Amino acid sequence: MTLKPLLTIFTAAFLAVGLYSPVLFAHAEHQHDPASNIVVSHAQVRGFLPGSQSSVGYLTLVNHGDAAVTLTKASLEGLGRVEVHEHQHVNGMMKMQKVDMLEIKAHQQLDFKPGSYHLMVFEPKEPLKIGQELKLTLYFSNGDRVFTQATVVSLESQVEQVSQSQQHHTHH
Ligand SMILES: [Cu+2]
Repeated sequence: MTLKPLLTIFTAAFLAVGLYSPVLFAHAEHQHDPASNIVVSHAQVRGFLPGSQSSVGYLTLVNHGDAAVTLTKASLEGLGRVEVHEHQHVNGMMKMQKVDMLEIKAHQQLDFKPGSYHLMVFEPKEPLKIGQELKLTLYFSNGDRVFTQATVVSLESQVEQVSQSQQHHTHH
């Protein structure tokens, strides 16, 4: 057997992987670090509305471990500041406040969604574009860091996607 047909096979295999990998990545809903029991999925950030100083992000967090974990910080590529917020009813009014420590119990799923926990993002270094993917990092008190890609979405599609992902996860 000569070398040439072999090389052709390798080239073909290489091309096939190259062609298919974007498809595979597009379908990977979350990344799971084997050392971590925390899975983040459906991360999305709304593009900044005109004149707005802040925007909002949602995601789903699942703690598959047998111990509670505490989220202490979040950061997002291209954004100067990210805060974890919650909504609370205070004297009949919805108010939101910053959360410095957010505990996720063993085997608990926590949805960041409208009217509940959410990310507030500030200080974009460049205008966010719809469809853009930004690296999101979540920091936990045990030293774990969980990475995922957050998709920049429009206000209209955000509302739609959040309701779909919440439905999907009720069977989880
Ligand atoms: Cu907020």
